[in-house]
Formats: sequence, C-alpha cells, structure tokens
Amino acid sequence: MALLWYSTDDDVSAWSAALRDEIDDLDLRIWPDLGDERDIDMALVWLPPPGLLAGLPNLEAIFSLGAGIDAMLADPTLPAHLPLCRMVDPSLAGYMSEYVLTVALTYHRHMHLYAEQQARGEWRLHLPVPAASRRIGVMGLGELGRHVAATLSGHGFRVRGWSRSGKRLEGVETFAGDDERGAFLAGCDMLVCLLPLTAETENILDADLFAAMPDGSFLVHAGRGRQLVEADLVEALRSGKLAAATIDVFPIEPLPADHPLWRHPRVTVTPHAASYAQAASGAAFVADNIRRLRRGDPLLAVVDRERGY
Ligand code: NDP
Ligand code: OXD
Repeated sequence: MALLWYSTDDDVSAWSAALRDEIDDLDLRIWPDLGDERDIDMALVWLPPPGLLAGLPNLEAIFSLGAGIDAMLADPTLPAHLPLCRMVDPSLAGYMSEYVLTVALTYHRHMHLYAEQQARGEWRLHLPVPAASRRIGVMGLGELGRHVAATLSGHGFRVRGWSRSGKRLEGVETFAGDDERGAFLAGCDMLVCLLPLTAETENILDADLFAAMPDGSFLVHAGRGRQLVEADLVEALRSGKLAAATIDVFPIEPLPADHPLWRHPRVTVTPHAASYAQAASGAAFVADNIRRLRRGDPLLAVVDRERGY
C-alpha cells in the first residue's frame, strides 16, 4: 500500500512530515519518484498532469489537496470508477473567512477610497456606517461559505446566503435554488462567490446577476475563474452597478501580465491566495480517509460526479 503525492503548489516537506506524524508506516511516493507503480493504491494530488492517475493500475482512491475538484474532473482520463475526495479542513475554512472579512472590512471602512485619495494627496473623510447596515450575501453555503457567513455575521454584518438546497443557519437569512436567486441578490450590498465550478455555475457572475443587485454594490470572487464573465464585470464597474471588486480566481492562472484587470482602478487582484489547507490539519483529514480506506469504511467528502462537486 502506498500513497502517491503530486503538487507543485504545496509544501511537500511539511506535508510529508505531517502525514508521517499521522501514519508512521506510511509508504509515501513523491512524484516523480514513484517506484513500482503497482504498489500505489492512493493518491493525494493537486492539479495532477492529465493521465498520471490513469496510469496507476492498483489505485483505489483519489484525495484532492484542494476543495475544488473541477480541474480534476475536466481530465477525461481520470478513472471514473474511483472515489474522489475533496479537502475539508478547518484551516481552509478559517483562512477563507479571514480573506473575505479582510475584503469586506476594506470596502465597509472605505479603505479602497482612501487608497485612491492618498495617490492624489486628498484629505477627505467618509463617515463610517454601522456594520449592521451592510447586507452581505454569500453564494455557496458549503464547508467554506457556511464558515464565512458565520464569521461575517459574528462581526455584525447582515448576512444572507444562497445554495442549491435549503439551509438553516443561525444569524443568516437563507435562500435556495433558482426561484429564490432574485430575492437573494436584491439584498446583496456585497456579494461573495464561493460556489464550485459546475455546468450550472459557469458564467454565473454575469450582467443579469449584476443587474439584480443594488446599485453601487461590491463583488468578492473566490470561487473559480470561469464563473465570472469579465466583460460584464468591467461594464458593471463602468456603469456604477458595481462600486468595486476583489477577484482571487481567473480562467487562466497566473493571470497574464498584460491582462487589463491588473490595471483596473476598481479591481483588486489577488493571486488565488484566499485560502489553502495547512499541512498539519489537512494531513489529519487525509489520514482519517486513509484509515477508512484500509478498514473498508465509507470515505469522507466523496465528490458526487453527477452533481460536479
Ligand atoms: P462545498 O461543496 O462544501 O459547497 C458548495 C456550495 O455551493 C454548497 O452549499 C452548494 O449547495 C452550493 N452550490 C453548488 N452548486 C450550486 C448551484 N448551482 N446553485 C446554488 N448553490 C450551489 O464546497 P466548499 O465550500 O468546500 O468550496 C467551494 C469552492 O470554493 C470550491 O469548489 C472552490 O472552487 C473554491 N475554493 C477557492 C479557494 C481559493 O483560495 N480561492 C480555496 C478553496 C476553495 P448545496 O449545499 O445545496 O449542495
Ligand atoms: C481549492 C483552492 O480548491 O485552493 O482548495 O482553490
């Protein structure tokens, strides 16, 4: 039994140490040193090269180092019969909440306007308003969205959330499905997108969606790049429908140096930096699934491939 590791974004030494702290007899094979590929029955990966997993004859389960598995599902060679498990981890949810709260407070306390004013040497006060007067909507109330909604609500913002199925969350007004989308959006002075990329959510952040929001609202997008129609964003910013946007995810990453969003005065670009799973806590989650696989127990966070998340 051996676990293949592949990621060019995560800290391999931290993860190796954390995984071995959890399972001391773990046979870890770090790509490209796979040894005898027939030994490998599990893979822990982030953006593996297409075909890598299909080439492992005895693979039994695939564990993702990330929460979003859209890129993996887009690989036509991904073995269709194997369970694919997402990353569910307190540090992933915690970092995402910090990111969204940071951006929300930046807009709420007019820091984006003060940055512009400083560039002009302009001394002008924008009076603060109470957090309770800001309505923030979170699209996606899964592992991340729920935590973010609770964090924003705990800070005093008026929080609403939208998901596919109905939810009951303390301190959060909830909406579900296409029927309630318009009512949800109408009360979003700030919209946070934390949806997985699926056929239903591709291009969901478009002109129709912005039109349903109040004038002068804000967008925080940390889901996936292909959910945003960039031309519609630029037009919404031009018309004043949106006051400003912070975007963490892009259809092509890294965002090319000549991309106009880098220089848009009302757009803040972050380099897919909102969140990631810390090795220590993430390894505990993966180790739980490894033990489950060894015992033949049901795995945690198995992706529903039909649904796409
Ligand atoms: P989950 O699967 O736990 O939650 C997904 C949520 O989205 C659920 O509430 C689900 O509804 C809702 N949803 C899915 N499809 C629709 C739809 N068509 N209409 C309405 N709601 C829908 O995912 P996570 O919270 O763990 O992660 C969310 C996404 O965040 C990831 O897929 C990834 O793309 C992104 N991400 C970004 C990171 C970054 O650094 N920028 C880091 C980590 C993740 P329901 O509850 O009814 O199923
Ligand atoms: C993830 C991500 O999906 O980092 O975990 O985007």
